[in-house]
Amino acid sequence: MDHAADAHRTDLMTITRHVLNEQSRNPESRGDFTILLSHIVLGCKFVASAVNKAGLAKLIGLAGETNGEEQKKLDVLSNEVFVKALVSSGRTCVLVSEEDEEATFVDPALRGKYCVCFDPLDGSSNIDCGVSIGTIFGIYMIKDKDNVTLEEVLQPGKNMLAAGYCMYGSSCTLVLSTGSGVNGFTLDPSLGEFILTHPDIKIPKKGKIYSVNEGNAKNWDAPTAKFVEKCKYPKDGSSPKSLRYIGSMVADVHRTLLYGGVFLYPADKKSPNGKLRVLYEVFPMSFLMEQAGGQSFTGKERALDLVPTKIHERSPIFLGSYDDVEEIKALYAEQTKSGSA
Ligand code: FDP
Repeated sequence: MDHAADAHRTDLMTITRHVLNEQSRNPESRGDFTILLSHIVLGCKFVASAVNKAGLAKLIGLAGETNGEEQKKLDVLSNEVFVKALVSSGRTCVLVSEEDEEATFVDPALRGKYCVCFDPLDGSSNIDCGVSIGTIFGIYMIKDKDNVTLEEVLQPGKNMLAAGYCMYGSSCTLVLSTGSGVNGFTLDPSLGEFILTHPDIKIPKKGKIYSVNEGNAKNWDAPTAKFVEKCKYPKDGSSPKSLRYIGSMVADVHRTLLYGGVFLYPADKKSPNGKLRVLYEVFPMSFLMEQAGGQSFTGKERALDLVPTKIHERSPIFLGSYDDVEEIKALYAEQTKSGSA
């Protein structure tokens, strides 16, 4: 191998090059989306760097953060990073963040046509033990940026233009779909660039893994309980599925996307709407799953058909390999049939 040549791989597909290539296929594009995305990428790099320093900062303190001043909580810091990055892009008119109770309407002078819904640091209960966490985002177009209302933010997920997540783990990986497949990019820290490492991700049609918080089992509804029972004690001669649950949605969904299987956060007696939030958890992840050839279901309908009524609304969710989600849909259909019989 020619190592000298390998050290100068300037022909690598960076995320910027990838998005510009996609843009050039649309002659009407004015580059607004590319600019927005480059600001999101910058936000991800900032948060990746803060997450990397977090453990150390807590133990020994970092230069410039003395004076007994409290460390800013990482999720609060990440929110500030993304709000600033998005507003300064000049391409957004309204933002919905998991961290902010109300939607943020961007100053009219800085407005663009996009709405971004995001969770700046999802899985934050995992920060202190170094488990992977991530940022999730979904992007919509707003018809009239000067007269945007909250109602326009409450669109069904199928209207999304793009969605993605960035996982801060042993490596930093950004997974993105702009509506024509799913691509994964890994941050090369020496270049500060996300490089295309997982082109055209397709989820296996059927998987060998199920992923759920089984501690909630006593409160599950019948279809969820039946599905998990089938995963453990299959009656069709197949092998039982393995259980993997990190408890950090980005990491659990990332594994599901690459290895196949199903991730579920169902409704239960205590939480009839499940736990995960529609606008910045359920929708972006469902969009990615469908784009990768999988499915996403709420227990009642295709997740992307849901029309939220509140910005922080929750929904049960079952997403992953096509055939596995098909089985869950059949169990819910059976329940509906026997209930109405
Ligand atoms: P967290 O509470 O750590 O922020 O919605 C947040 C989330 O994590 C998801 O990332 C994760 O999938 C889920 O909650 C885990 O919930 P349980 O602890 O109830 O299993």
